[in-house]
Amino acid sequence: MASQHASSSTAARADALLALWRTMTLVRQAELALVKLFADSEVPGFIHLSIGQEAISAGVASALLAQDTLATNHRGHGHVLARGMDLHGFFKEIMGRAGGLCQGRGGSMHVADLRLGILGANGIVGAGIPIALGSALAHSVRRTEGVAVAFFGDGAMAEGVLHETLNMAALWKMPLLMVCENNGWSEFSPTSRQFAAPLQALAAAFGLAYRKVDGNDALAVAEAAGAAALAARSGGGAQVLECITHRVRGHYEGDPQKYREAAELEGVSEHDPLRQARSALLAMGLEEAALQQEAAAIEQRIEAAVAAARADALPTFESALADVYTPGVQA
Ligand SMILES: Cc1ncc(C[n+]2csc(CCOP(=O)(O)OP(=O)(O)O)c2C)c(N)n1
Repeated sequence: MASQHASSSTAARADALLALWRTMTLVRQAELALVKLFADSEVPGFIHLSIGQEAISAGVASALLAQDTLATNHRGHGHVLARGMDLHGFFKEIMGRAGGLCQGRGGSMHVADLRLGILGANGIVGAGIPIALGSALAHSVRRTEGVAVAFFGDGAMAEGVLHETLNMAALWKMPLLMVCENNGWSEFSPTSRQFAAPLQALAAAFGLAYRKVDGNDALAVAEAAGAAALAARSGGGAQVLECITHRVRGHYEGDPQKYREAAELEGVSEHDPLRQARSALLAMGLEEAALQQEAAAIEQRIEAAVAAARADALPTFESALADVYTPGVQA
């Protein structure tokens, strides 16, 4: 009986990890497609890639329910894709096309989809955090049993809004999940030089539950996010989840990273979340060929989305300006 239980729980872990691997592969392949598109000047503006941080997107998304909401930051492609954003709408948006989810007006740093509870990416460091708090308040007032997630980098720990949000969330016992992706960098500076206190101490100062997890281990993130989301959903108040990870690429795509030591950059691939998940899946008995087939199918979906984006029109001048001002308000 005991060994039967052990094998069924091993199978459940393999299923869970396979689902996370699929999500991570989708995010990785989508961003690798963006690397090429950006190099070929097919993407307007800046893009910030989350390559190497996919386990956090996949793990947190796996803990969310349909009614949940999320606000993200400038490095948010993984968060929105893991939440289930339509691939065609995503690529069209990032490539500035009329058929994009925000009619091509948002781009990489402002992509949103309210149907999925995606309240938006945000180019202002920390600005998504109070938006998620507002959404948590809405969940609480409307009794949706939903949780609002705020994704932020360790660079946001220097922002006042983070501290204000922790205070209000604690006072009002908000169903808020604060997810910090701690990759050690804030643009071109190590964050260790920017903060007087670690996130754990900040959470403790406000009496909030805190968890720390290896952000490159998708199952560990999923477990920790699952426990935190459940606690927030069932009246436990705001939860802080710190995911330790690595920023593989530059701050923005094209950043030559002259400020980083070669040894640090060489070491990051050892912790690659996809590589780790793949080895674990093979050790659990999955076939290499099956994984390759799935990855190829994902790549085809992405190629189709990119082709559709290329074929889509650019917004007209009039449509680009629509909704800039609220109707009826004179400038
Ligand atoms: C309020 C504000 N200050 C500064 C900037 C410039 N800036 C853009 S991204 C960034 C660093 C962000 O670091 P982090 O939040 O850790 O995210 P990461 O890029 O590491 O994922 C900074 C300082 C900004 N966009 N907004």
